[in-house]
Amino acid sequence: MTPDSDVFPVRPEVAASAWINETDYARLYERSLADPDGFWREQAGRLDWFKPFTSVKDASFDGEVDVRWFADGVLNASYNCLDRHLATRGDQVALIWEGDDPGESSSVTYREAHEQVCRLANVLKSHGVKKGDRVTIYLPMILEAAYAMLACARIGAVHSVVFGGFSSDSLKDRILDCGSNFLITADEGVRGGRRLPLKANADKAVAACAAVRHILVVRRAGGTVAWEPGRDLWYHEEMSKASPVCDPEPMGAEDPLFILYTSGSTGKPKGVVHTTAGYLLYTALTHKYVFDYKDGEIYWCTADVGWITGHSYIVYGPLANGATSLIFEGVPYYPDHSRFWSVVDKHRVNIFYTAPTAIRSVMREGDQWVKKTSRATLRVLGSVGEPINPEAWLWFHEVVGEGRCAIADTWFQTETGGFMIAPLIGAFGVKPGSATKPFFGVRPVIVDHNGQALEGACEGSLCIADAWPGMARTIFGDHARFVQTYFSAFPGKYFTGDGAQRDGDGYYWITGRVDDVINVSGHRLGTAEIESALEAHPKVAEAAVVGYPHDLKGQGIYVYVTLNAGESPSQALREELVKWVRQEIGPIAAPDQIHWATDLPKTRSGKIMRRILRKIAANDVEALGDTSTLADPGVISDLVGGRGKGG
Ligand code: 6R9
Repeated sequence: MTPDSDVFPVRPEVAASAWINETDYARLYERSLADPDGFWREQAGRLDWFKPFTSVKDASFDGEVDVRWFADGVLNASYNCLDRHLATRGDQVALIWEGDDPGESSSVTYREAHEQVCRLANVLKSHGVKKGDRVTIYLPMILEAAYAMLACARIGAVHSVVFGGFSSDSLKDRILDCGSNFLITADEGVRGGRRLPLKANADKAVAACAAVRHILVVRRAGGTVAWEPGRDLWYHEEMSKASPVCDPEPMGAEDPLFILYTSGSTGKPKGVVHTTAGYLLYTALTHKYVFDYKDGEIYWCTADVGWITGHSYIVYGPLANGATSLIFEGVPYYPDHSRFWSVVDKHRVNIFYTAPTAIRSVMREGDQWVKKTSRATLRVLGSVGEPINPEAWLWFHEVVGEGRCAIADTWFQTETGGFMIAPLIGAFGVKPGSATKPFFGVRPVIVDHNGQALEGACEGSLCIADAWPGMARTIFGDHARFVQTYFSAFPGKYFTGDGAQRDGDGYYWITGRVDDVINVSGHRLGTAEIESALEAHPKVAEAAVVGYPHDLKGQGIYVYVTLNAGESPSQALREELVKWVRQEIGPIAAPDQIHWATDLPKTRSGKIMRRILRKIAANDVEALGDTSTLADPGVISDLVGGRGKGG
């Protein structure tokens, strides 16, 4: 990552036709900071309101941290994503579905999507789901996932989407944490030609969740599933009985729209809460301006709806803008390594948005898989989830985009709701590896260890100094944890958990997490979560987990394990532990390396010195830094000697 690298300027024809060019950006950015109320009042006119708001921003990052936007306005997110488009674009395709099997695809117009969402909203209502209830959604990448989110929004229920790759235990924890009483799942998911036992996982999870009254099951794969009459309901049967008319529930701007669980440095995953108006406005605006989305374009984000990127940039942002959004069930390597690009050609995709790990995985298979496709429709290429290494960036730009597509590296987080630092592709040039500059209304600050804001070119911890409409408002059921996690390290500022550099041109370079969160293939995992999963294994005494550089995944999971007395390391035990973590959390958390340790480096007060473990994992053992506070310095030589053994 070299902040001085070349700038790829905006092509003149892009700037000429873009919603926002360089001068517009400078003027609007300045205005958004100088007069947030005026700026956001105007922008909020993009949404349809049942009752207009009078107050715009009412936010404090001090004390209790209270953030409200448009607080007395009333609206409905599903109305904004569907109903209001019917008059002008009822027959336009809203969602394209591309199945795992290239022979399977379909699409729905705004009118059809509206009807499905209204029916599903009525199904939920008929089974007692009310405004404010939490509904858990555990679905594969099928159209019903978007319908389910919007149907909840329509009746004011709060959805909690759980990624289909999570285990039954992880699903159970998330259902219990938010007190959900209704679950929507599918018989099985289909990915890369393989089946995922979603209903079976759901059954296991719900066995420990007494509050769940019903499981609504989409028939996707058609296999046989266990069935509990009375509790389990077939989606298609319920939908056929339901009325296609359902008035949208009037929702306060600050009523919760959804909960999404994400990992932090400590404890169990947190239920990040997003509210209605600010979130919807922010995702719509960022989607439109960063990608320069134009009416009629086909837009494809490859994320899963189980992550924030799927929420904001498959469903809410694009549909609020009346876009055509593609939902992909499959994987980049099935049936072959051309899949991404053959889908681009098949559906004439204009904007393609994916993750660096996916780019790296297709890149290593060779250019021929790309070159045999046309990709002539592509105009914009986006990246998200982790810092993109310049090699992957250049390949994306030169091979996939043939040098003619704009590249948007978008930095944001579950908690930020939408893009925070990202190029507006018509406004300024980009540098490979930099997410560039802040979006309207976003005030990034880089602080040093003492919380001192740094000026000019610098490096430190990335904070945001003031509230923006799309930000999370709280952690479900634990506002104190919200304040503690994000607003206590640097009082008065939102702390992102990321490190960043700012170069002399004011471009930001995210350097990765500075806390105990690791980013594996763009998925956020808390080291503490993986440690507690391992420590629950009967043979494990203690575990410490760190990230280490991994060519494909960005970061890999490196685990130090101390076994109970009487147990000894073996290949079989290694495999057993990997399997154990897959079952406890999900395949994304499976350790890449296991390092058998007789002891872990600890301070005299018993804190594990992760800094040292990270260096050993990265094989950077020359510069272990200060080890004088270790209780037993001898531990280090044992660990260094044990590196790579049995890993
Ligand atoms: C959107 C999403 C958030 C963390 C974030 C950062 C990393 C995301 C990035 C990026 C560098 C980018 N991250 N986008 N790092 N450049 N363009 O991924 O949300 O799952 O909450 O993860 O991902 O470390 O703090 P989430």
